Amino acid sequence: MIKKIAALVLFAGFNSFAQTPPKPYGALPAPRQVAWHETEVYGLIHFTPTTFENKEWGFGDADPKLFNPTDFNAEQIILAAKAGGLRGIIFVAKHHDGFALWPTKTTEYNISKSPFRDGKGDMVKEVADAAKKHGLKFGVYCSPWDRNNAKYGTPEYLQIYRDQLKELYSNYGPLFMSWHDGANGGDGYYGGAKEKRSIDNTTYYQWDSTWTNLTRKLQPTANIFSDIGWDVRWAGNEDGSVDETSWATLTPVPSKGKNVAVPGQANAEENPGGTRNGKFWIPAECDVPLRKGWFYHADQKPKTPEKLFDLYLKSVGRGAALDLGLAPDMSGQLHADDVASLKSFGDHVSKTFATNLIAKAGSKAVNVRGYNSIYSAKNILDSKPETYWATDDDFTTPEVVIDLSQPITFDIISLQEYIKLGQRIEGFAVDVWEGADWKEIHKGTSVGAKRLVKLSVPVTGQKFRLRITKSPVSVAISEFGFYKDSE
Ligand code: FUL
Ligand code: CA
Repeated sequence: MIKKIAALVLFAGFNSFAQTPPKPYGALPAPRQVAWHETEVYGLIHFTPTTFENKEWGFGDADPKLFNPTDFNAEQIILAAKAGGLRGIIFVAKHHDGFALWPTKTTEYNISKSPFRDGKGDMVKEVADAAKKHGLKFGVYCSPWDRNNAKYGTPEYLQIYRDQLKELYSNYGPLFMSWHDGANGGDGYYGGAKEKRSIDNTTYYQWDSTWTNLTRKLQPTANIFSDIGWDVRWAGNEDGSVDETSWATLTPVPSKGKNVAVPGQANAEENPGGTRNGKFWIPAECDVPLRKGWFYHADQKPKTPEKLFDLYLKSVGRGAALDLGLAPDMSGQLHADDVASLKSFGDHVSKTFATNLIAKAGSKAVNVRGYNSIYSAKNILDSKPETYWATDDDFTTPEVVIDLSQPITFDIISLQEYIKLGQRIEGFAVDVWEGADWKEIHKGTSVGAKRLVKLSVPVTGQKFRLRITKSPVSVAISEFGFYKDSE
């Protein structure tokens, strides 16, 4: 009897140890950021009087009557985005020109003064509703720089800006992003003053209190985007890519001569790569316009689907997100060329990643945490992000062999960490069995939410090996896949 109890106690003890998940490593994503990672590709719509002026930055003096799209159709834009595989839409509710696309109480310079829907329109609402109807997340971009507002540069404007955010946060449902750019101050109309106004972007906007008191309270699901965070950082360029080695963590560096890190600190050196073991989880967003400019210009063409696919690999495939700028033309819809390019890009991604060629393979790992099937290596092939293969604490560089009954040919490798436990892996390699020996196909560094590798030539084989070559702690890998580029 005593023996039996002892055995039971031992067994229970062993079992509870075996079920302890790996200890989280370093800075961790908040739930809103985990949801953001899943979005992967989304869009950013620029459509204001600036479109009708054929400019990139409106001065703030355009007559509201100019804003008169003949055939605005939010659903046309949203459906084109959806066909492109975009899972969210950020709408520029107010750009630098200061024209508010919703009937705001904060400024006269708004959509109610335009002929759009006879002055009764609310474009933010139309886009939000269309996004919701078709299952896309919704976010807003309200430019802090306002070239129309007479009060810009004074403390009063800060209150106006905060009231604008408050309206946007209160009337359009839950937001997945609140987007802020770093362009700050300069010349503008400013209520007729037509002068240059400069502000100290490290202090003027008091971002700390705006974000803590407004964004977090009214929109807890909104990821705050700016040059340096708080939730999502700028990639450091508008080309649509981050460094090949890119960490989701960052230790924001203060602007030169300042002791705080704030938005407006453009070209921060670490933005494209992040900081290994950085203080905060602040992954990168790669924002890039579909055409050359953020606003529509008839003489520009959209990027080709092939170029978009390449950017997808260099953004989403490096643990970041791709934010594609969409520019409706003066009719208020996306040009047919843009629609076609988005559609081919969307098809390319969905066809390529439709089947994981190793999904049905057998997997044999050198180690599984506590011999517990919860952490089995099978979890990396089940296409469920919530299940993962974990190893014992002292197995920091494990291997897993993938065995198939038939040879396959592929040219894309996909690897995902279970990021709720942090970004752990620093190096990995993939090998193919060549009958007598292993041959290395690829060697990489950071993984994080997702790492995609496009091989220069397709590889054929039946037995493969994933090796984690460097990690400070045991690993937690949620997915592993081989794909064939559908192009
Ligand atoms: C920048 C702005 O200056 C551009 O006009 C555009 O809105 C881009 C997305 O962000 O900071
Ligand atoms: Ca899984």
